[in-house]
Amino acid sequence: MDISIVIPLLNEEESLNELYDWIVKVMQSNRYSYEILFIDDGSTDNSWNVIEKLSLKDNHVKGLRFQKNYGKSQALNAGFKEVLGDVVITMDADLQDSPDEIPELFNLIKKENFDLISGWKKKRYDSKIRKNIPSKLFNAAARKTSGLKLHDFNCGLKAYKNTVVKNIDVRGEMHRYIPVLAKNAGFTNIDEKIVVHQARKYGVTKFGIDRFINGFLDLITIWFLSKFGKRPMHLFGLLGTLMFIIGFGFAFYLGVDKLFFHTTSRLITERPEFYLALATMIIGTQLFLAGFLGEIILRTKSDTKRYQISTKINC
Ligand SMILES: Nc1nc2c(ncn2[C@@H]2O[C@H](COP(=O)(O)OP(=O)(O)OP(=O)(O)O)[C@@H](O)[C@H]2O)c(=O)[nH]1
Ligand SMILES: [Mg+2]
Repeated sequence: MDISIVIPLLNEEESLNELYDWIVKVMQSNRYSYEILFIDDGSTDNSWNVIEKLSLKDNHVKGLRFQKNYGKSQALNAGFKEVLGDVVITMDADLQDSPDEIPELFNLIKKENFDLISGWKKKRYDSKIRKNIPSKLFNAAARKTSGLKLHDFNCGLKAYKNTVVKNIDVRGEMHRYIPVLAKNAGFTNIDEKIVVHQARKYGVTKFGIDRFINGFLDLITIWFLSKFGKRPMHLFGLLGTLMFIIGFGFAFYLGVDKLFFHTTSRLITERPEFYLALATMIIGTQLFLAGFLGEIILRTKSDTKRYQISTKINC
């Protein structure tokens, strides 16, 4: 199979038929073999009925329905597990991404052998203050920490080589950083392509202002995970040992001074060095323990199920 289209969605009933028709038109005119996988993430509108109807008339259409809303990352992860196509293309369900981009994305992956091509909504059609400016800041921070030269990490329209999606684990709200996850998994041939972006035609936006707060926290997590995720002891153990040595140094100095030199008549507990010694030794031990516990958790963790699929069509 040439292409798998993966479409995570939440309450997008008005857009689905139009999106489906458009994708099929592109697929047929290019003679691709394909599948379209809709992941309904606990929609409360008619989205699932629409998907069921589409699947009845066309067996290229596949569907996954979550028991409740687990988030876009979980939906993508579930979709990635199912896909069969050599090239996997994700897109938003709200008609803001154009299926006309598919052939070029396909060629970049298939012919030019890229691992991942991320869409870049160079010209955006949404609110400047609420979206454009925060998004610029956010992308700059992501570029700095990840070393990837992308302008638009969070674009819903992306194309992947099949092996890439099978080797990454998208969880939490990490869908904003899939290129970073791919890079950390060893796929470095990553680039971007300018794509057209359209104003939302139906429905309402699904992400509020908390996207930016959570986004930045996730960025720190991902930076940490990529550097120390598999070896927490190397960070916490080092910091803990350093703190402990500093504390021990102060305590040693106080003891020697008291016993042999008597430079002051003050009690040890009246000297600031005493409190520094106390605090740094305690913090040092705590940090060391944090690293140690992290290592134990890493070694014993079992992969518990993070989402529940209630219905499958054609999968
Ligand atoms: N699976 C899943 N998909 C979601 C969720 N929230 C949003 N989506 C889908 O993700 C895509 C992007 O969400 P949008 O609300 O359009 O976000 P946006 O494009 O940044 O915002 P707008 O410009 O206002 O449309 C759409 O296809 C949504 O249906 C969710 O919780 N789970
Ligand atoms: Mg949108």
